[in-house]
Amino acid sequence: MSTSNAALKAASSSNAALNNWVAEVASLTQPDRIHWCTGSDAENASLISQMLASGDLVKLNEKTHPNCYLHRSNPTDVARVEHLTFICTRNREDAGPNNLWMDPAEANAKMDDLLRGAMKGRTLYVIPYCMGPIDSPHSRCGVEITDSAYVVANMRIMTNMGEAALKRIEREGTFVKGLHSTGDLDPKKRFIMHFPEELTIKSVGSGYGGNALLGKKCHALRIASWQARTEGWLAEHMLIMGVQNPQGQVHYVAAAFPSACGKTNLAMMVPPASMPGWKIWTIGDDICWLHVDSEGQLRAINPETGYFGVVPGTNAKTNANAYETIKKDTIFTNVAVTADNQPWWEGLSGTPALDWQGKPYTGNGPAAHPNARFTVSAKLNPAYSTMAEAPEGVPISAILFGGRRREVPPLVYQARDWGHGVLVGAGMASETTAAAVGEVGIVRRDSMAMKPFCGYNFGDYWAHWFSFEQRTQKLPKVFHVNWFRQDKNGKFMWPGFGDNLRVLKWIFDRCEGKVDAQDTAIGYLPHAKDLDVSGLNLDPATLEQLLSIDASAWRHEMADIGKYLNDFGQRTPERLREEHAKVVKRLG
Ligand code: GTP
Ligand code: SPV
Ligand code: MN
Repeated sequence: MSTSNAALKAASSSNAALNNWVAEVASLTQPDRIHWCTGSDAENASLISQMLASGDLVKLNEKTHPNCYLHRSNPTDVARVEHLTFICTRNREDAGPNNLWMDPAEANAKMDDLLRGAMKGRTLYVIPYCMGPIDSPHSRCGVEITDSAYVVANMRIMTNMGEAALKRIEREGTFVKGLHSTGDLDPKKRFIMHFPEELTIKSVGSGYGGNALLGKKCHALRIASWQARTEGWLAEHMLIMGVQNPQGQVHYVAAAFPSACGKTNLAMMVPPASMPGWKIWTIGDDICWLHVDSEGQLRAINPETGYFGVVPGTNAKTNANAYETIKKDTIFTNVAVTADNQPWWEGLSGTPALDWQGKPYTGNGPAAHPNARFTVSAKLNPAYSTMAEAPEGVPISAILFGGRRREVPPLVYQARDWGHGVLVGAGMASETTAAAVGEVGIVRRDSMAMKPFCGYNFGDYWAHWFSFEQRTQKLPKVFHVNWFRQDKNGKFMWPGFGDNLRVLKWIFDRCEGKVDAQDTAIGYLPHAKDLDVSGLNLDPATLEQLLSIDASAWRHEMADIGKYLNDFGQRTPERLREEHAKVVKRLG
C-alpha cells in the first residue's frame, strides 16, 4: 500500500501544516496504517485489547485492582537517558554546558536515517494534545506522532488528548511537533533530540516515560522553558500544592526537587495525626508553568492531567493518597507481581512471584525496578484540587528548592530575598537516582532541579529568573528543604513524608509573617521551638543538628558552587556572582 496516499486520505485536520507534516512523516517512516487519536473511551478500549493480545500489557487482578495493567519495558529501556538527550540549537552556546548539543542539520539527518522505514508493519498514531487546561491562555498544544500504543494510552492519562486539543490547534494554528518511534530498542540507536528554534522533538529507540511521552519532559520542560524565556514566563520541574491551615486559609506552594526526590509524595501527602485540621491539596506533582498576572501575582498551572509516579516505596504509611489512587484504572510499568497477579513492589508486605522482567523472583535484588512507575489520572487522587483546572492558575506564596543530601543543607532555610533565592536554586545539588540511566547516589549540581530539563544555557536561565524582579514587586518567598539528611549509620534523621507538613507549617507561618527566625550566613533558619515536633519521637540533639549549619562544610559548599558558576563563563549573570560573594563573605 502506498503510505503517502494513505496519509493524504487519512488527513483529518483543517490545519494544512499538520496534514503536511503527518504526510511527510508517513512517507519517511512507511507505516501500514495511520490513526488520528480522538481520545474516546472506545478508542482506548480497543488499544488496550490490542496491547493485551500483543503482550505489551498484562491484565492485573481485576478483583483487587480493577482496570489495571502491567507493561514490562525492554530491560535496557527503563529510565531517561541523559547521555542520549540533545538540545540542537544553531549556536552551540545557546544550549550551554548543561546540555549535550548537536548541530540541527546533523541531528535531523541522523534522526531521519534512524526513522526511515521505522514504522513498517506498524500503525502511525497522531496524538493532538494540550498541556494545561483546555481553556487556559497559559496552556500550549502539541502533536505527537508515535508508533507505540503504550504511548497513546499514557498520553491519554497524562494530557488533554484528542478532539478538543485538535480543535484548539486548528483555531490557534501553532503546535509543538513531536515525532517518536520505538525503533528496534537498540540502545546504540537511541536518541532524544530537541530543536527549540523549530519547536520540534524527535525521539527514537525508547518506549519509556520521559523519553517517549513527548508532552512531558521534552515539550513541557525542554521546549517550553525555551518558549517561556522568550515570552516572559517559567516552565519548571516543580510540584504545585495547596496547604490549608485549620482556619481554612490556603497558601499555594511550588517545589522543585530533582527526579525521584519527593515531589509526588509531598504534593499528595496526608497530614500527621498530631496536626488535626490541616489539609493538603494537589495541583500537580511534576511540572509547573509560572506566569505573572495583571496584578503582579505569580501564578501556576499544572500542564499535566495525570501522574507518572515512582512506585517503589509507595504504601499506606508513606503516601496513603497515592496508594489509594493506584488501586484502579492504573497502568503500571516494571513492577513485580504476586502469585495472584497483584502488582507488587518494595515497600509493600506480601511476596512477589515474578520480578519486573516477568521472571520467577529468586530473592536477589529488588523485584520491582527501582524506577517502576504508575500512570494514573490526577482526578483519582483523594487530595485532587479542582483548582488544577483553573485557567488562570493558583497564586504562589512560596517556592521551595530541595535535593537529596546526606549532609550539609539543614532541614529548611529561607532565602533573604528573590535574588538570594535564585542563588539557592542555582546552587542546589542532589544525589542521582534511578530515574535516569547511570550511577545512583552521586552528588551533582542540579540547578532548580532542571539539569536534565532546561532547554537552553543555564547562564541565560539564571538571568531569566532574576528578570522577575523587574516584572513584579510581589514575588513569592524562597526556601530550601532537605528531607534526606542521614546520621553516621546512614539512617534518615527526619521522618519525612506526612511529617514534612511540620516544615510546611513553618513556611506557611513565614508567609503570614507570624514567626521569626535565626539569621544565619546562609539565610533564615527556624528556631527549634518554632518547629512543631509534637507526637514525633525526635531527640533534641537530632533536631538541633537538622536545624544548624556547619560553617566549614558550608565554606566548601560555597567554593564548589563558585566553581560551578564559572563553568558557564560569560553567560553567568554578574548578579549571581554578587549573590554568591555575599554568602561567602557572611560565612567569613
Ligand atoms: P519524579 O517523578 O522522578 O520527578 O520524582 P518525584 O520528585 O515526584 O519523587 P517521588 O515523590 O516519587 O519520590 C521518590 C522517592 O523518594 C520514593 O522512593 C519515595 O519513597 C522517596 N521519598 C519521598 N519523600 C520522602 C521523604 O520525605 N523522606 C524520605 N526519606 N524519602 C522520601
Ligand atoms: C523524572 O525523571 O523526573 C520523571 C519521570 O518525572 S520521566 O517522565 O521519565 O521523566
Ligand atoms: Mn520529574
